[in-house]
Amino acid sequence: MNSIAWQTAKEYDDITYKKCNGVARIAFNRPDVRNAFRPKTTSELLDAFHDSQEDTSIGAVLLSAEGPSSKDGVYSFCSGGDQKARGQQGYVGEDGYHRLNILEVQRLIRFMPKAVICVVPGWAVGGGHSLHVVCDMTLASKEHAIFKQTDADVTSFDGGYGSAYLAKMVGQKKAREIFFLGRNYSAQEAFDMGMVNAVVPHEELENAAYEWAQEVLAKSPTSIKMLKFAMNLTDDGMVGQQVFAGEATRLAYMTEEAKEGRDAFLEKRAPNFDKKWLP
Ligand code: S0N
Repeated sequence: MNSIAWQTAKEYDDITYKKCNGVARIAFNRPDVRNAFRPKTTSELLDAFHDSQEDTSIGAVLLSAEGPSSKDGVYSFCSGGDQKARGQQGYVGEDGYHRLNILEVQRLIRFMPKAVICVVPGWAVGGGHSLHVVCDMTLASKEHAIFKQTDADVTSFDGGYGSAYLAKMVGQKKAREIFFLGRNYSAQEAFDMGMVNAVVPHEELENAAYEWAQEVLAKSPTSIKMLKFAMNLTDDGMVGQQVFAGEATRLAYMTEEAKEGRDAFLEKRAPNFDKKWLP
């Protein structure tokens, strides 16, 4: 982390947001509650992810966490929804309204046309576990990462990507074990099940994630975007098709045919397409 010249992109209360050489780093910053998220946290995440998506200098995003906890030195990625902010109808924001906008964060990660790499320095629990599942790749601290699903302990369960997509990743039997038993899994166990890409010594974790991001940045941006959307498509139904097809339309806009179609309308004439029905 220290060797990377991160520049603060925007100040927030519950997260940090930095950028360096085409990489954005968004990190939970509530280590004393194991980086649990409240509505304010998710609003800030949405704002930062949206900025990363719109910033054309950014090609990859690291979702990470600050820490360790000042109370006991324990590292965490995220322990999910803040149970102290939970009311009768959901998680209560400072404005008194109940929100579940962590699912909006999940969708932004899932549909943003850039690679999102999850960096897990410690506990990844509940909704924090679900966030790691929805990211494109995950790197985990060899010494401190622990993966755990407590959703069924606290009746705050993710029936979407966090569970059903996890089952596609690790298999139905293992996903049911993770959710039904709520056990702890080490970084190596998570790697062996196929939900972690690499187990990295803790001190090297952030640098390794940055290096992975730099490798992605060396690739063709259109290819990364289309491949991500293609891999999402089969699991995302009509929305997956919409996202993928939108990019196909954008590519079609760049053809001579599209220019002719637009110009013919504006000039109030029939379009004169150069009829080449290519194979
Ligand atoms: C993370 C755990 C396992 C760590 O255990 P450890 O190391 O023994 O620490 P503790 O002493 O338990 O905790 C230290 C301090 O941190 C506070 N704290 C920890 N987690 C939370 C939390 N989630 N909310 C609020 N506070 C938390 C502790 O209270 C303690 O504070 P002090 O020192 O003051 O006592 C362990 O802490 C643990 O099990 N935590 C709870 C994990 C959990 O159950 N999370 C919620 C699970 N559900 C969700 O996240 C769903 C969220 C959601 O929004 C959703 C809803 C619908 C659909 C989808 C989703 C979705 O998942 O996205």
